[in-house]
Amino acid sequence: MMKRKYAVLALILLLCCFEAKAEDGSRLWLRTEKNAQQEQPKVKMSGKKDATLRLACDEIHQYWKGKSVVLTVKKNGKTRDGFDIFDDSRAVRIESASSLGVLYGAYTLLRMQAMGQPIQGTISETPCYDIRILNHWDNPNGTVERGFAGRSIFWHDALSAPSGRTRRAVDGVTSASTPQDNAPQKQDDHLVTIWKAYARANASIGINATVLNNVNAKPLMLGDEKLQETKRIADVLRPYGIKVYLSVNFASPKAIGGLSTADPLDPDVRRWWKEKANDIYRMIPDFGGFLVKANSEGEPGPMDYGRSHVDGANMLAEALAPHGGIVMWRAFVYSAKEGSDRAAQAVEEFMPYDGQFAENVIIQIKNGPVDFQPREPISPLLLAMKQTQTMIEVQITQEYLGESVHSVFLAPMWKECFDVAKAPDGFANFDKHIGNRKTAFAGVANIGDSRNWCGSDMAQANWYAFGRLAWNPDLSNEQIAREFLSQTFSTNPVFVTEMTHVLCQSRESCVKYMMPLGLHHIFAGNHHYGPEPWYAPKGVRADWLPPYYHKADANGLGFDRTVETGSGATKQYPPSLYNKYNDLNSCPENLLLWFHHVAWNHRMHSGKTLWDMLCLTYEEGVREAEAFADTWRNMKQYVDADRWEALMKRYDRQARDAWWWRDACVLYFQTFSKLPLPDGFRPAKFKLDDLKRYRLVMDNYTAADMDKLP
Ligand code: GCW
Repeated sequence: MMKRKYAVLALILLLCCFEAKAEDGSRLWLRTEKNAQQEQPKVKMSGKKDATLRLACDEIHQYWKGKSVVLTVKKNGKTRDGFDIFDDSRAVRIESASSLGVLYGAYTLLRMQAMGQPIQGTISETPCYDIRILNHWDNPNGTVERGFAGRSIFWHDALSAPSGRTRRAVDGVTSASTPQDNAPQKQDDHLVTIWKAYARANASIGINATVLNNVNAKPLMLGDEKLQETKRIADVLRPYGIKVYLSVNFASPKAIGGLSTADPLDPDVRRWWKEKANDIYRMIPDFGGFLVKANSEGEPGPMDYGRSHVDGANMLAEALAPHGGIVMWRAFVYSAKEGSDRAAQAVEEFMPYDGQFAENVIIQIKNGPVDFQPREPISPLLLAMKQTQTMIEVQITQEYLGESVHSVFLAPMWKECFDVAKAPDGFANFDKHIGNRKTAFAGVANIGDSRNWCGSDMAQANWYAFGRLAWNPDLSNEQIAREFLSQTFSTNPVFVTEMTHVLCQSRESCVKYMMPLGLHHIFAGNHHYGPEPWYAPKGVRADWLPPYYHKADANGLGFDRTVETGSGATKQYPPSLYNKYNDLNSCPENLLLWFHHVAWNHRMHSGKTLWDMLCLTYEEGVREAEAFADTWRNMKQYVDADRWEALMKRYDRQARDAWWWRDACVLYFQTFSKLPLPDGFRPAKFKLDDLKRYRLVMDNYTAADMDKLP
């Protein structure tokens, strides 16, 4: 009897321990256990002991499980956030010209430890981009545009004040309090804990800047209350080397400044911005600057007053310049009314101003010419601007790649853009300095207040990959995937090898089951999750509708952008790419329908017709998505139960969605091609009419809604 009692007790104890070890994804890739007090290594600091150097010291104390470490800030150390790490047999040494460089070195050392890598020779690194910046599309009321991971970690209205939902077991930062009750002080402390954990995660992968609010910016962001909040956030982020920026609404002088205009050439308006900048810098001396979406999708801008992008950007630049701030002016513009080919509009609008932007203006350009589609060619503007500092904006949040349900690793997509940018006759300067200007790389964040930050545990890989690529764009997809998987889940070699393969293949598979061969923007009308290539209600502007992009008809499929018979957008590329893209025979097949309207019976390189190839590529995508689910099913033994299960559900849903996409698109396009389905194409699971009737109405639909899908 007694024995049984002990056995039960032991079991309960065991369960408790297990419970304590249960993973909720909140620790991201930073899962090394803390050292017990007596096991902490010796750490020596030399150089000015600022908050950042002390942080580096803390990190090593708490997590490094090896010999003594010496952290040195010295004049002739690596500059520009770089560092050296070497082992001189007495101690591991991390050296840099700045304490931030030392902190990055410390995180690198800890990453190597987590991956079981020895220190061989000197590890010497300097980041590629000066500004490695997240763009949060967070609104002041706490919602997140295109966010699939809950609400904002920065902003909240009275109703959405941080609740249990935001409570996280945050490791690595000292929790100021546990938010058991709703006392405002406790809530504030809790927010600080989250911001610290956020800053630490970013610093661990080299991110050094963040825009705290949506590019669709509310004027009230520049009001006192929000600026106070911005200051509080900036104070927490500063020791981790992260500068804050704000998105600004161009009409702010009118909306909150009491002026009758926001005309950038009006002296009162110019004065208003200068004073605003002075106020901000009084509160936040290292404030980064402004991000601006102007005259795009209904946002106000200089054109409202008959002025240009140059007038608008340079006015803001002038206000920020005395403080060292910069303006990131977005080139995501297309005419307010239907105009020329949407893919061509950024070049048409910006090229006339090349060379006219102020020193502290960077033109922020999306990686592709339309809008973060699963596959786009590089934006021609990135290759065209000769005398303007440009920067690439990618989307980490998966607005168009399965939100937080599909596991799609985006590093391969971003690297594809970097690779094409190497066209010998292009002028790509997003990674080169024009004069003293800064280089930058921006990613639209996928972070919210869900426990695992990103909605899905695997979506964390994209946050991780963004930071690593902003640091070093030459890292391979495999290397990044391996690093992420072994730190975040398990170092077991079978797990890492199998899942690295899955991750690295996942983006291509997603393209295959959603929009192969250069198809784009054939998403549903009310959301960007599922397919609706037929969506064309009356009264909606054509370039917001799928048929504008796929142009299916009895003859064939695809958007003719050639010079001879189409929109001529191919001409915007440098000759080496123009020659390739404009010619049906030399155009890469994975972009074929982006640049050409192709006959259904056109022979592809494989000898198959376009129609057969289209069907079989969709089929291949589905099979690959199914294989991902199978692989993950087999990974159960390597991953904790909670995260395994949550992802299993998602992988199964992803495979089902792949069928949904395949059937919707192929059956719909068949109504034009009137051709039979090729051998090897499995019978459809869905009926076209049923899918056409189906309406997914949730906008930011989440995993909780997965069962409501077809
Ligand atoms: O991708 C589209 C999104 C919008 C977004 C816009 C932009 C913030 O659908 O939600 O608005 O691009 O990048 O400005």
